[in-house]
Amino acid sequence: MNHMKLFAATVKWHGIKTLRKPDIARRAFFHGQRYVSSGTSEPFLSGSNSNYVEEMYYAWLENPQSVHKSWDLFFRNANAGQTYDPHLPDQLERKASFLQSHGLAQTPGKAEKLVEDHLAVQSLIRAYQIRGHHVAQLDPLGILDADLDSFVPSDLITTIDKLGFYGLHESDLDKVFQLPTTTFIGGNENSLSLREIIKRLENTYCQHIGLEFMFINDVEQCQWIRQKFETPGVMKFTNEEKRTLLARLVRSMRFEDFLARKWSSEKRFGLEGCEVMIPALKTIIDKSSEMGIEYVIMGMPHRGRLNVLANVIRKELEQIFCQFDPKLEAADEGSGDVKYHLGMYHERINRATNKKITLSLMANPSHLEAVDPVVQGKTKAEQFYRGDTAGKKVMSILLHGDAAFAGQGVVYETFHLSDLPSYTTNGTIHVVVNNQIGFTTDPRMARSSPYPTDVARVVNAPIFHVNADDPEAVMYVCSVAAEWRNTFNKDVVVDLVCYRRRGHNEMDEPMFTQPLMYKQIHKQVPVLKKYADKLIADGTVTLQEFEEEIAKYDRICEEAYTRSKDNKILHIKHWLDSPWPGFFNVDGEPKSMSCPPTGISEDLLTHIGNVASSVPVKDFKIHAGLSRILRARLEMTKNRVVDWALAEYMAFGSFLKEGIHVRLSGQDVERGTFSHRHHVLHDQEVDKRTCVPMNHLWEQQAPYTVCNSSLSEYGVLGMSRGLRIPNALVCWEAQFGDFHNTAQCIIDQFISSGQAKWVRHNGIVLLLPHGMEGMGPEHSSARPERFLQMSNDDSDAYPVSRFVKISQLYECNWIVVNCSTPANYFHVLRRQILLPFRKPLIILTPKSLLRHPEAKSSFDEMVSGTTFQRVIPENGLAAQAPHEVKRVIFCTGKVYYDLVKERKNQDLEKQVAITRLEQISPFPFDLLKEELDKYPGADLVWCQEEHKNSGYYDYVKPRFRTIVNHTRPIWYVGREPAAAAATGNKNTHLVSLRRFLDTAFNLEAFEGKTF
Ligand SMILES: Cc1ncc(C[n+]2csc(CCOP(=O)(O)OP(=O)(O)O)c2C)c(N)n1
Ligand SMILES: [Mg+2]
Repeated sequence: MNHMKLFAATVKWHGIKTLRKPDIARRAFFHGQRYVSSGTSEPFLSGSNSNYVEEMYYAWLENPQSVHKSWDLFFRNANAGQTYDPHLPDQLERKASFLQSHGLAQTPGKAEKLVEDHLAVQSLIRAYQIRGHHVAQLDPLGILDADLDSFVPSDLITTIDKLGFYGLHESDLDKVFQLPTTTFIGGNENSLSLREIIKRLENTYCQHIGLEFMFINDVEQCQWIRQKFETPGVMKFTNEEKRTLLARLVRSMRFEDFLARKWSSEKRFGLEGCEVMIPALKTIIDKSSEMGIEYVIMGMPHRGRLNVLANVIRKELEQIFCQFDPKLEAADEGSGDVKYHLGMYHERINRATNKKITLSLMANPSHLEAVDPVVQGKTKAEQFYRGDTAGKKVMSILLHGDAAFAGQGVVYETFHLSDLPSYTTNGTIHVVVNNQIGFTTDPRMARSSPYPTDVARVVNAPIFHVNADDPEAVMYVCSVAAEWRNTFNKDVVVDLVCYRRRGHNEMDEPMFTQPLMYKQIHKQVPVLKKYADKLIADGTVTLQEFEEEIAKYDRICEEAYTRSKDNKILHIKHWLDSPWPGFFNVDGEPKSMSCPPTGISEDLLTHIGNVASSVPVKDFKIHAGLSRILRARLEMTKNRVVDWALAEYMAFGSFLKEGIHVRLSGQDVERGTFSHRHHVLHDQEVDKRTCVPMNHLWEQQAPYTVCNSSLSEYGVLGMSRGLRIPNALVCWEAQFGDFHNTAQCIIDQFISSGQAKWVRHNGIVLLLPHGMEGMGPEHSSARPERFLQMSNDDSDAYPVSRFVKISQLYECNWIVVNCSTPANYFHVLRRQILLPFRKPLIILTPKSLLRHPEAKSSFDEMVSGTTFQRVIPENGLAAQAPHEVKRVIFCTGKVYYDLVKERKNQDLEKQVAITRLEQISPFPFDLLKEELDKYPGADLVWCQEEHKNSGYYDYVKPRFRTIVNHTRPIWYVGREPAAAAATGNKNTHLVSLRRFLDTAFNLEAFEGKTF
């Protein structure tokens, strides 16, 4: 929008009156009163009146009620960027009475006009600061408005008649006005003519940069941004900087050209139309490195990813090029991933700063934005292990597409982690490749917000929109973004408004759906040519130098291409985003293939039990109810038994002694949804005073982090998955197991399949409260069937390895357990770290069992030498005379206790054996075979409390049949198939329980039935 030109053409020149000399103090931020008027040189307010207004303004800022209502209204309008309309009768009336009462009545018309003009100019400045971005020239194509709307705010001075909006006239244009402290457009001047004020505001706010920041509710931060962009002459680049920028653009553009030439029909999601993204990222990294950053962790979608790998991370080109060879054989285990999903890790010297920098691009799935919280997790982990609590050494950069940034809810969830004490990564720089299209969908159909970036406003992140065809503006914005992050440690967004030169991918025809846009795109001169022409014209480079730069990079690509043909084998291991040196051997294999016993010494158990029962801080008053809980814990410790909560305490505490960090995150995990955990004690008398006894176990211990999360599953589980460190136990607990499905993408794309796709081990623990307890369709089932269905162990293959126990674990994609005793829960947590490799662990955790009197374990089951039991065989009367046993019931989890009780009631302890499956997947074929062989005459029953189409039946049935070689049936006992996970009717729940318990112990139930 070229409205400034229009404006200049309509306005006549008036001489500028000079005001008083610059008062540097005025440039400082608001702190008390600071206007000092010389009085006599004031052209439009008498000195005393001017002072008076200013003083009132500052008084108003402190307390709006301290000034007269009419001024309050003025200042409020001015501050809200609204306009004072002097013609409104009530305002006029009130102003007049105010002036009269303050001795200004002798020249009311003149004085009033002067005050109004002064305030009007302030309003005008504010209007540009708030709304200038709406008219900034952001679209390189010049056909769309980045804010979806071609509306020009009525308070921006686009034509001369708009001055009337403020009660100003053409004749005021050359009057000189004092500048408020909320602007830096004056540079060293503290007053400017109205004409110059408008011109400078236009320059700052309405050219190629659109600034959205006035919603930030921190004056210091707003001032900082205004100073960075408003100060005259800030956007100056040296010739050297311009040449570097040109060279980086050459690389960005020629890389895409090279791929297009060599593999014209291959998908690569090229960056054409936003080539400036490469120098933009490099500028952010250079500037951050200059300010002390040593490690940058990046997450990004498909668009331009290969280019980032090549020119930002600096992956060897031949490694990228060889990926295009369809005959390339995979050397690693696993199923691998397409080239534009793989990650990368690289340590190198930053050329701009000569400092060491590590860059990591995280592998990610197609699921747009899913990687965002994962990147935050990795960043948090790196900051944690470097002791970088303030984020001065490690930072994250997230890249986004415009459609995905606006559309995907996980973006919002991730933003909401950004300022939470246990989740913050101290500021992320977001870069949006806003090519104004998502696949075939126009922005007006893709979002309801003006910009794709509006989501960032919720956390007060400034948003810098910039026309991507102005590389210098982009570099400036990126440099400020990096400084912002370093100064305030808060998120910031750079919105690169660009275009997509080709279709969504290289095979797509965009003219089908965006004909007019693409007509324009076909005419669009590439940014490299535009910028090179500019630099050649102003003598910064010669045509010859430019051509040589191109030839040089083309040669590099050609040579790498030749070398790439020698690569016949692909090693996904070469694409790791975070290697674990020291954990695996040099070949990336586990250092051993055994797992030591998971028990710990009695002394250790006692010590942890005692601390878990205490308040290890002086003068700390806890709730009486909690005192009772702690006393019960002490009693249990004395009696050498544990319940669920204490068993968990023992496992976590034991790791801390060994220097293993434990992190437990999720909704309300500190107390525990079921009020059983109480890992954080709250002083009943001092607000916010808390104590975490687990952090008082030993003088020297690893820290324990337990943190209530925001009410998010996708974001928080994603972040937990990102905290992928070999020697840390990272647990995420769902409030109730079924809520995990709002994080399904993280489970499917990262946890279940992460290792197969990206050869990365991950030891995350998911704690999913599960159990049918009459609580209704929700709050009941953690949907174990889904985890089991995604388990990769073969139902038809009986494992033959001698080391089946460990090899099964090594080969599986995750472990699914449902423990029936606290001791086994303790052991499975311990095994998680003692294993020589890492696998995700899904634990179906109990609810009522947390307080079940039978669900207790003795220290004897946890002391040194004891270990996790994959199967807990029947060990009662039935086991003593197995040949007389009529039925073996196999089950898992809580239903065991119902079955045992019922068996006793029916006096069937000799006839019916009950064996518990604790590790469901990988399926303990070997141990179950022993059980089956032991009871040759018994019929075999799988009993579960879940409905037939959920729970475990579909998983265990074929595996049992593999064990018995299809010679014996495995009968089902449990609830009927159902659409909802559980009934909402308590009575129906109890009736169905009764019914399946009856069947379980009806020894004739399956007589005569075939299978
Ligand atoms: C969660 C998810 N939904 C749908 C898709 C399919 N998809 C791939 S790219 C794309 C368009 C993305 O548009 P944008 O975010 O603007 O990025 P651009 O391709 O324009 O760079 C879509 C819908 C996906 N990858 N992920
Ligand atoms: Mg897009």
